[in-house]
Amino acid sequence: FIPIKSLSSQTPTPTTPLSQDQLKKVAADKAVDAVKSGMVLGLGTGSTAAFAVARIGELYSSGQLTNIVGIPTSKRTQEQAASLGIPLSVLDDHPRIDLAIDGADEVDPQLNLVKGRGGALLREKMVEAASDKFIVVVDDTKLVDGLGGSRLAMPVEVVQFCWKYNLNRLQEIFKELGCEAKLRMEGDSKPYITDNSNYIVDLYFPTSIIKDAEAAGREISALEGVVEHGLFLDMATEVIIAGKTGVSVKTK
Ligand code: ABF
Repeated sequence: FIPIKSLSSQTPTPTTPLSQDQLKKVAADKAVDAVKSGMVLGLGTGSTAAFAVARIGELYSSGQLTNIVGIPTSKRTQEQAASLGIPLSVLDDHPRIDLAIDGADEVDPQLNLVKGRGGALLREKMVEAASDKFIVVVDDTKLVDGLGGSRLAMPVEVVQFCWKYNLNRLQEIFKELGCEAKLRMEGDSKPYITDNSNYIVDLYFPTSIIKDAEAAGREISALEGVVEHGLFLDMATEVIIAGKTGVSVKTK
């Protein structure tokens, strides 16, 4: 457990707790301490990962980091990193990544994750699976006792073709967990479309956690038409958690 004081110049006082954004930045900056010159980096997506990308950009433009290459996990991150002047490439050209840094929606005690509420789960999973080290950066609101514990969405990316058929099949698989499946929308009337031109079906478990996440992942992946799911099991090597009183680091 590391007190925030030793990690940040924005030292909190007991009367001025850090905001959630400040906590995200503390976790992200700490993760970027692991970035070294010459590395191929997986660049995550989401508001916490964006702080890490910003910090990498800062260190690169000031010459404190040299010869790095970033592999972005979404078009959004690609745009952010490009605007900061970070050299970018793709997995096809860099199939081994030294270090990926990304956020998460849920983190369980074994460091298994739910990811993809930001919609970038497929590219995130491909990049992070190809990474020697995967550091997850979160504030402490993301901690759960079991996956599904936040009661918020567990995303599944599906092809557009007959999406309703797959939505119904997903709901059926998890009916004993009281699963409700919903097509993710953008605004009122348009389905959300991923960077890979697919839809997302969000699974909600209002009354139960996902008891066997390994089995759940296998069952979801077995459906034709499912592209990827947001269960990231046994992938994180380290999780950096910023809370009101300090930062803790959990390692596999
Ligand atoms: C990405 O961004 C996603 O996998 C996850 O859905 C989301 C977390 O976003 P934030 O850091 O904004 O909470 O890491």
